[in-house]
Amino acid sequence: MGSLHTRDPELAAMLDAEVRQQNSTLAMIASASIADPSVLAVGGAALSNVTAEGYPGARYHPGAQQFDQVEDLAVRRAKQLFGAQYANVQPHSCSSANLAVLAALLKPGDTFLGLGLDAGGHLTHGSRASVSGRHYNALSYGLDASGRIDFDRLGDLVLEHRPQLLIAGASAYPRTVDFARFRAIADTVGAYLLADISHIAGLVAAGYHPSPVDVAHLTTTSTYKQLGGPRGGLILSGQDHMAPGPDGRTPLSRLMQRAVFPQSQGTPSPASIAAKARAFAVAAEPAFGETARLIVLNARALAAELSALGHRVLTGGTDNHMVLIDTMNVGLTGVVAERALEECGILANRNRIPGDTKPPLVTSGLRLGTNILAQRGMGPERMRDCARLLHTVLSGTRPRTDTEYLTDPALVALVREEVRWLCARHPLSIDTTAGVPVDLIGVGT
Ligand code: DSN
Repeated sequence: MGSLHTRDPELAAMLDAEVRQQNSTLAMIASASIADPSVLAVGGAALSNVTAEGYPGARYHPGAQQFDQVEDLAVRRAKQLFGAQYANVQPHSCSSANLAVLAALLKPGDTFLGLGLDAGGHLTHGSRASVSGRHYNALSYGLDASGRIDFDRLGDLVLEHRPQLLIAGASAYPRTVDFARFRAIADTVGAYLLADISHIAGLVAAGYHPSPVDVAHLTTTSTYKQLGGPRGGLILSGQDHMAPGPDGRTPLSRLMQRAVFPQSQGTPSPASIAAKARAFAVAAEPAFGETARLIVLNARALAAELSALGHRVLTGGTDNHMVLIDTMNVGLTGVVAERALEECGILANRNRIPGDTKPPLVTSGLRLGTNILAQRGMGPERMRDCARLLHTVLSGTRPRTDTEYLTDPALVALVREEVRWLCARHPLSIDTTAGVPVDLIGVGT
């Protein structure tokens, strides 16, 4: 057969370069984490060759015995990890999961409410750029003057518009989400509550953020962000899994089964489901809980250090893994800040912030996350170094336009060197061939 390097050196070189980049950059992308090597390996398993529509025991193709066992295992582990009574592990992403939930519970034109995109919501929470904002009467709620969810206004909006569904969850919100308060508001008009915990699923699993599973009617999440799983999504339900759907009869769990297959997806991705099963097991290990603890402590420390250095930290701090800063406070757009940091080996993404006047590709903010810093074994004491490096780059960057800038080559070299040192001191567990730990796949054994 030969190795990938022999058979496809062009592709192998790209994959090797990616491993080098991940090892040698300080990634503070809030939506990213490093999958355990066993998760990566299982995601490439020969199970991927199986085509089997349907669910375990009710497939539309033969030869799915092993896949049935694997999917049952993934469902069992997901339920156990989140204390859920229902789990669907087939969604190809959380966006797919959210759209499946919307399609199952709403008719085109029905009303739902989600956090606005500029306030930190996700595309599938009703943005006009997504089908979620086009097929439904999607309305937004927002934040109060302190940058926290404006529950008073939300309550008013709900009474005024009487939505069929309310979405709680965000892509850029650094504070604890009060799911119980969302549920109380949804109940005032008999609306369903969907909690999207994509960004905080690891903290929820480890007990560092309140769980919505028994509070919301349905909970969705990505499996690759904080859960460290493969690219994919998950739908969960707790004590409301038998609550009736919009027809007043069909239980939500049965509706969700149909909502994913056949209503919105065809064949599932068997190897991804196996990798989810593996990731759920990893997330149940004590080491995952310790990382979750560090994620929160690090984010708090990073926010405090950045504030002390004069940066405007949105909401004044954080309760989760995320720190949002207003880069216009130091005269930089989000995209300039992102590019200048990347040049120095630090990855963090531009983000729109409340009241942003810059276009989405430019923005006025930067979103930082501590998932990977904690996975590297860094603790809060290291956040002083990280904040100092961020500050050095941001304060040393001279904007020329909203998208162009000048940096001092000596400063870039200095920061890059320190980033390399930090990364070497806190290595990742990616020590593989082209990022694929072939010894763990067991091909041909
Ligand atoms: N939702 C995007 C993010 O938060 O970065 C990607 O999943």
